[in-house]
Amino acid sequence: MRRYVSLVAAMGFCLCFAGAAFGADEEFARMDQNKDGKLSQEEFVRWYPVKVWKKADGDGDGYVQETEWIPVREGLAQYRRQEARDAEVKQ
Ligand SMILES: [Ca+2]
Ligand SMILES: [Ca+2]
Repeated sequence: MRRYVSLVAAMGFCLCFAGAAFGADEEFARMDQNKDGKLSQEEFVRWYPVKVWKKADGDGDGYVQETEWIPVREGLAQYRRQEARDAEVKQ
């Protein structure tokens, strides 16, 4: 029984990890229209507001690299979850 539980936990962990990694690549790739591995402001604001862009470009070089994008993506996911919870409360 104990072995079964840890197997299920391991599988769940693998799926989550793969999903998170794949999701990041997928969304970043979709936003990166010219496929140069970074997001210009023009590419970015097609998907998110300028204020998110300003936050995302942490080093201010005018591009959002994938390493800069990941924490922003996490923040946005958290924000969306919070919004969903707020919407549920209002109903
Ligand atoms: Ca690009
Ligand atoms: Ca940057």
